[in-house]
Amino acid sequence: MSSRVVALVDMDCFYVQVEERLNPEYKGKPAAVVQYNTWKGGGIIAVNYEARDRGVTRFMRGDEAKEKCPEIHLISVKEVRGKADLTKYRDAGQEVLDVMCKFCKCIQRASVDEAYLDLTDEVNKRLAEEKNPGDILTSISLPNTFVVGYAEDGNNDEDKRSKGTAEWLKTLWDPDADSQSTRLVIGAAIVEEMRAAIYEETTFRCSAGISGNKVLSKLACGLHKPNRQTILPHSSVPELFSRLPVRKVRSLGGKLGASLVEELGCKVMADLANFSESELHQRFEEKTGSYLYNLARGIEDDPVVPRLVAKSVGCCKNFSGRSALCTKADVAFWLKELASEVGERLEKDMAE
Ligand code: TTP
Repeated sequence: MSSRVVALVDMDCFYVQVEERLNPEYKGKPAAVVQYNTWKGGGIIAVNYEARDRGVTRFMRGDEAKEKCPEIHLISVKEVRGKADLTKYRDAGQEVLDVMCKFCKCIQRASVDEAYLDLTDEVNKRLAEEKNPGDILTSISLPNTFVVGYAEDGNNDEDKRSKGTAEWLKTLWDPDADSQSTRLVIGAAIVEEMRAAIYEETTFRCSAGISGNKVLSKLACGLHKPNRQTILPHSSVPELFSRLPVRKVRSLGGKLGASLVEELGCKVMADLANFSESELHQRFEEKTGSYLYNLARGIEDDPVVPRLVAKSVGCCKNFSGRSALCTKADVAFWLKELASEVGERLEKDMAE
């Protein structure tokens, strides 16, 4: 079992929240952000939860969203130099990171609105400060936390949440209870404080998952969105994996996951646990086989690598159909535009 405490924090419907802060009249009403709104009302890239409740999804065009939900606000991404300008969303993501940095030293930015945090040191520090570590379970309150195994996935009913979480906390009083769970409680308390500070300082809401590794925290984070956090204790992994489709796991969305489903017949993660390590070594190379064997048991050791700026900076624009570039001059023009944007963003990253 991991001795680490890892959290994944993911902003809720992030681009819409950024727009709602700029235009408070959208708050509490269905809204979505669309890109390139020339064809069928534009492609939706973010949908708030009010619009999701009315059946709008990210895979619709703006026109279809309007049909589903006529009162929806469709907000277009600003264009600069003829392409989407995402600066305000990136800057907002940076504001959130600045708050996170007050709570944790080891943060890995994973995308514009998502970051992994290794809270092990912070948890150890709080444990060391406690004169009687047993008191932690009585002094800590987790008013916003669900626990896998003590809540129904996707159900954010407050009464059920508080009963389930209290029931789990009670099990930790048992002298045989694993100490890792107590560490997850402390990690969750830090994340509760951090999410409250993010809201206080930026007005943005987010969700989080807390567990012993990145894969489990990512899974947990999605179970009670929006504006909630979820602990995944190691003991609840078998129950979660008994219903979790293989392709939902972070590293199994691509070819590797497809071969597990198609060749090994694994529908859910628990099916993968039926294969021995040597069987997996035979089917995959040794490193991948062992990785899968451990993953099926909720074990993964990918470290949180401290990194606050994006690993790479890219910039692209599609020229499909009638907008295809036909002359060398057009290609040269757009190459220069895209290169300038990359240059500006690199300079900005360097300054930060
Ligand atoms: P996500 O975190 O995937 O989604 P989200 O924050 O909108 O909603 P959720 O509450 O379900 O996490 O994406 C973060 C932002 O990235 C999103 O607000 C808009 C942008 N984005 C795109 O520009 N293109 C895409 O295809 C996706 C998925 C997201």
